[in-house]
Amino acid sequence: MQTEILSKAATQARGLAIDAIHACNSGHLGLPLGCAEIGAVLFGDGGLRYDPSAPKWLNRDRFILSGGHGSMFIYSWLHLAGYELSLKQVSQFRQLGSETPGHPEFGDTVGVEATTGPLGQGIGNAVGYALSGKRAAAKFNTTEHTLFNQHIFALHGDGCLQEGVAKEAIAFAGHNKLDNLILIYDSNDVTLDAMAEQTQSEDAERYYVSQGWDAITIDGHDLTAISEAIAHAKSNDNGKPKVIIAKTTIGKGIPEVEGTAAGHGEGGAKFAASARKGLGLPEETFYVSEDVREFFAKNAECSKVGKANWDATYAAWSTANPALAAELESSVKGEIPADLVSRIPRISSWNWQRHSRLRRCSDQRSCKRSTTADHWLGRPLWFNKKLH
Ligand SMILES: Cc1ncc(C[n+]2csc(CCOP(=O)(O)OP(=O)(O)O)c2C)c(N)n1
Ligand SMILES: [Mg+2]
Repeated sequence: MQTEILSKAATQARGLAIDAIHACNSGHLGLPLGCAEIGAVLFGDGGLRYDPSAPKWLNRDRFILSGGHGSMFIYSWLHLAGYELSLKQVSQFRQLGSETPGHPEFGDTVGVEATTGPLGQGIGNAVGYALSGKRAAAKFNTTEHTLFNQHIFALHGDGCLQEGVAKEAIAFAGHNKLDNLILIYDSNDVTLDAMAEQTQSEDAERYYVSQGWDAITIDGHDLTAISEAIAHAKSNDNGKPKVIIAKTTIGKGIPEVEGTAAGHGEGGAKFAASARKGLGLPEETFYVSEDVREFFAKNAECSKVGKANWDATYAAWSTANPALAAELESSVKGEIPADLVSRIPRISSWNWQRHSRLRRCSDQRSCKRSTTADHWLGRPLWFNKKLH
């Protein structure tokens, strides 16, 4: 592991967040500063499999920032990683029409996989991605060719764990053995304007384990520990989703507020100048050093090789399995069979004695739709055993 350059990149990511938030006098510094080492490992040490020149690569790992308020985290790292997100866009954070809106928006920023901001929803999105990854692998992988084996990552905070939607999704992931899912918990003991102990006291590690997950607690600023935890989570296909509980210091790098509730939000911006100095950053704002640029350029070249190998597998697979390939391509385009509607039973023609309950009608219609267009996943078909 190239600790020195990764650590330098983490410092510069902190600088980008400070400068962007200072420039618009709005935004949340706590998460990007507290999770900078996590970003360095995800984007610079092979944590995530991605190719910045092919952001829609089907078998890429997905990264979702469930704590969407910390959006400068993802913008800094996407920029450093070499995605088409320019420094100018980073410097226009939270400005009308920029590619760096206040919270991550799917479709507005390259590399953003899900719109987040409502706490907990990012975990729900990640579980959905993990399920569809499993479905795609089961349907399209063959004994000769592996097309799908990606991992789904989400970074969530204390607040996400307060949300019911996250709890339901976590239970679902454990029950359905989604071992391609890796959550990283930014466990900084602060939620916005108060210490977390004021509002929550569950033992996160034991909670996750009780839901059928593997859980590990690490120092979230220790690059080696983060790297090892991610590598272990990725290689351990044991039928359990994984959570890495990373103990971090919110707002790390701004001594006046770090580790306190004041580190969550805009308060930090007023200490921008002294924080930049303390971090050893030069006067130039939005600073990225040449060696960090070179490091990520090399990283991007390596990821191109991984993508090219996958392209070769895809070509061989589609030649060997033309019908499956046609189906996958149609799914990717979101195509719907022209006769879909006519294949769905009309409720008025049903035997109302047998199908009197609305839920049954819904089950039957979803079931028909799913068998007609497999990629339009209908819950009853796959999860309601009565219908199998
Ligand atoms: C469902 C929902 N409720 C409330 C908020 C407002 N909100 C934004 S951040 C935050 C606190 C989040 O705490 P945590 O996840 O620990 O983030 P940290 O303070 O550590 O950055 C709250 C309540 C929200 N974004 N979504
Ligand atoms: Mg927190």
